This record gives sequence, structure tokens and C-alpha cells, in this order.
Amino acid sequence: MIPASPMIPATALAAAFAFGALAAPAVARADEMPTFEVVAENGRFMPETIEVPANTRFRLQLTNRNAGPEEFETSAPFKELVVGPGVTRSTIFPPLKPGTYPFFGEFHHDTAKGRFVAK
Ligand SMILES: [Cu+2]
Repeated sequence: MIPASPMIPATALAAAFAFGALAAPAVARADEMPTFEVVAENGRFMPETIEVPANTRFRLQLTNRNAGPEEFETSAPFKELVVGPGVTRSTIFPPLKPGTYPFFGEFHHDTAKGRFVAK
């Protein structure tokens, strides 16, 4: 046999396995990731308390119905999400230990307040 010949399919096979091994669980995780929807309206967030599963990555989807932009922010873990009026955006949070994690709206500091409660 030509020395290089068996190497090509072996490499291709290894690459296919590596790709499959990485790609399949990533897709499964994305599908399973819990998503929580929050609406910014009249300078507030609705709902203000969001119960999330502890130790689990989750997606926050924010829709801004304010007249102007809003910036959703948490300090621990640090996250910022700027959303223009009429726009929906999402961000993914890392797994949180059980506890309460406040969030606020940068542009409506006095009224836009809420919290994640990880249980
Ligand atoms: Cu900010």
C-alpha cells in the first residue's frame, strides 16, 4: 500500500468523530437551555422576580417597549445588555449558585429593579 493512502481516511474519520462529538452535545444543550423573557416597559421590568434553576446556564430574552433604549445590567455576574426601543435581544447567563442576584435598568435606575432567584 502507499503509505499516505490509509492516513487520509483515518484523518477524515477522526475529524468526523471529533466534529460529531463536539457538535451534537452543543446542539442538545442549546435546545435544553431554559429561556426567561423579560419586558422593559414604562421604565420597569416585568416580571421583576425571575426564578431560575440553580447551577444551570440560562438565556435571558429582553424586549424593550420603552420609548427609548434600556440597558439591563447585573453586577454579579457582570452582564450588560443594551436594547433599543422595540427591540428584543438575548444573552446567556452562567450557572448561578442558589441565591438572589439583583438586576437593574441603567437608564431607569429608580424604577427598573428586579432579581433572579436561583433555586
Ligand atoms: Cu451599564
